[in-house]
Amino acid sequence: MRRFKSLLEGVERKKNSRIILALDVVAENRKKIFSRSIQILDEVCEYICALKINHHLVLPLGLFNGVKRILDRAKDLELPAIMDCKANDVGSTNRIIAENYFKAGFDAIIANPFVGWEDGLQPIFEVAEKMGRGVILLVYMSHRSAWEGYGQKIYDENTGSIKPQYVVFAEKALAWKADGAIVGATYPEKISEVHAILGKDVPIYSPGVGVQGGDLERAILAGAHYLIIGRSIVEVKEPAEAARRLRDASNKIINSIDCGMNLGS
Ligand code: NUP
Repeated sequence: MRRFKSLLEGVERKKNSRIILALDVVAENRKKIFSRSIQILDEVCEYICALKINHHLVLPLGLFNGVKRILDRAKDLELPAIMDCKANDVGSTNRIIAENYFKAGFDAIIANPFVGWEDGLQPIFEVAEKMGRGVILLVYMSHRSAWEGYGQKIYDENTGSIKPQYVVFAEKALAWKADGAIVGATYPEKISEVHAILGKDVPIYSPGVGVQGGDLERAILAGAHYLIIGRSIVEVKEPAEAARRLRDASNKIINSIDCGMNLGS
């Protein structure tokens, strides 16, 4: 059984935070990348519900002798960890990618639905199921040229219908029982559209707030559940203060939505 969704919901409740830290540390050498990563994690742990690691750490530090030590620290802090590898290969290779990241201690990985199911992402979902981990799918990325791939129109030969690629990916996220769907905070209108498809079954993870130009409030009001935030926390003078402010700002918006619903407005 995949437990990631409920694991994260539990931490979210306990920490009263929907902020996921993108621990994208850049420094002049491996020693500094490692020590700065641990330092930031320790400083901001109170204000976040999970961390997400990317190639910024895995490439210089390596997986089992480097990043694993950061994951061990995250485990001590009771923070789930997501690997942002955007797995995107043939099934046999995808299986190895998933097994290694899960063995190192990651609780979920991000994968790209462009490769399809059979001999594509199916092995990743199988490994996740077996090891009790999660799979989060890219549905509409946050960068400027996302429309070139995620926004293209898809013609379905069986039904004759034409749909945007991201709508098809959102439908796949539901059908494949993904633990989450990534939609960029830079495209709140896409978040709304995807949220209408996914409802509460598949939570939306939204990167792009801050440096990429996405707006926290618009993303949450559109239906983003988790906010993935990197440089606005990692690259400022006081990461803890930045994380606290982002958590408080997001909670204020979430509470205003809840109050509005309670009042029936
Ligand atoms: O669509 C995506 N946009 C995006 O920025 C999917 C992602 N996984 N990311 C990642 O989220 C990106 O690689 C980085 O690790 C993080 C956002 O960081 P920042 O723009 O807040 O610094």
